[in-house]
Amino acid sequence: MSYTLPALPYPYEALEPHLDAETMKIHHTKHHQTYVDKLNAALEGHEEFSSKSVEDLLGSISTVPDVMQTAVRNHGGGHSNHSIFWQNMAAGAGGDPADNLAGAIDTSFGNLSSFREKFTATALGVFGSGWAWLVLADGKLEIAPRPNQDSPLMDGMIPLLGLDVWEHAYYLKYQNRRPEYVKAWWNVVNWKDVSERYARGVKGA
Ligand code: MN3
Repeated sequence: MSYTLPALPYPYEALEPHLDAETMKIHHTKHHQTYVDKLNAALEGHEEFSSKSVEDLLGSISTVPDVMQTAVRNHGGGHSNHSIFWQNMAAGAGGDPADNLAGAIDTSFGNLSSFREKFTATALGVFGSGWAWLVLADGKLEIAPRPNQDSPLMDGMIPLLGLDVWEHAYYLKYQNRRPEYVKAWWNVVNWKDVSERYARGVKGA
């Protein structure tokens, strides 16, 4: 069994003008594909691991032998993170989270705009390459920065909303201007997807 690149749920140009088509295409067909390919290469001949979903693999990373663990962390993490990232966005999105998630955001962060400020500050504060995440941790919402392709799943957290702040996510259009990219990204956040992840996470917790 091998891992495969999921199709984007929209065309490459769908998130224009906020995220440009060329960046989306390269990000999906080159960067994400490479994580998938390298994960497959690392687990080749190890059916006991490659038969697991990437989420299960990351959630039980300590059981992966040392020789494969870094590859699973980096490429499995990259595969999982990007799979969520694509679904976390949609054309004509933005807007507000559903009631259940909105209430939880108010409880944890005060209100939605305060959450957006904190999440933005976290994304801008990631040094070098990494991600900002909204996660469910022990049933509570938290904002969690992560370096490289480290997945919150490795720490037993459920990722709900992720923002890729690697330069490859924005350099073509925004060059070094990460703040502009982050500001634009809020316009394409697919709160429907995030709310559904939250509902599933709470149910499973
Ligand atoms: Mn990326």
